Amino acid sequence: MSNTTDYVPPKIWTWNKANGGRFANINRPVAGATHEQALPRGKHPLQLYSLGTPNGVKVTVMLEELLAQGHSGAEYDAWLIRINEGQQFGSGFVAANPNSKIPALLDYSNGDSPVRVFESGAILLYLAEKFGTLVPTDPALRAECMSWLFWQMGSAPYLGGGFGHFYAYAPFKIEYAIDRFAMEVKRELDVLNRRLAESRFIAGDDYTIADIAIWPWYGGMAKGQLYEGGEFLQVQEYTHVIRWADEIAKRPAVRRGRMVNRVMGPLETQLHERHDASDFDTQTQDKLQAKA
Ligand SMILES: N[C@@H](CCC(=O)N[C@@H](CS)C(=O)NCC(=O)O)C(=O)O
Repeated sequence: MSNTTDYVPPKIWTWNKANGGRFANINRPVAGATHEQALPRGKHPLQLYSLGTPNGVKVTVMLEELLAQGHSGAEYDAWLIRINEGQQFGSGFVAANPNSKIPALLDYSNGDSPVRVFESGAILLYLAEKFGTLVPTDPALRAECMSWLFWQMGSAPYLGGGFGHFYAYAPFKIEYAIDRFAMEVKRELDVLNRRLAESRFIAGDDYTIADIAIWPWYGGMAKGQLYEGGEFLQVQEYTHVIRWADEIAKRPAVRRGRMVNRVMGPLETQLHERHDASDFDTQTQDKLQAKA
């Protein structure tokens, strides 16, 4: 194994602001707001503050699924939070999520004092319970759904913060770290592959919030869309995950949800803010730039 560093930890850790990793400019060892910045508020009860990353996409897919089912109370305004510019440290955002990470949801359904919800898994569950859908009511099926939902919340940091960070974002490659997290991500993909060999969806026969939570991370990884790590991890081996990921990707609500707050990729797939269902036809970046 190549030994890339002679680093010996000092007695007391201190903050090296110039550590060079991607996102080093937004990482810091303290919480709280860095500046005053109120959050905008639109016309709908549900106000989402997010970005089209895998964690953000979970919520916009959920909201689009609810609307597709006819829940008009799920109409929402989606505002863009540019995390690489530090907008998650504005005072308004920190009040919505003291952890300063997208996504954050404010629900004004009961008036001007909103319910705040942060952590994508908590938001999915909050919405599923509010609208009474996409989460099973049968206790055994519900337990299965919850187990996979929480599995995702615990597992994805190994994929993103572990594998993704050390394989794609760290300023230099550390074999030990890449090896450690590549092994763990392959194990996680195998967990899903075995489950999806026996079940159409993650929690059983029905599509649930467990699928919505897992798909952006592990569906994306199995399709080679994350960190350019598909060949490295030989993701084509996970045939059942790929079958499931392809089925979910075809859902109209998923196609719409993945466009919201997206700031990368072809301009026609980027809908930076969403305030109305018609925005998908009129407000994508290709159309806005053509008008400008
Ligand atoms: N466990 C959280 C993770 C959220 C998260 O990591 N969000 C990232 C983007 S995907 C973020 O906002 N990062 C900004 C930062 O770390 O300052 C969730 O599922 O909501």
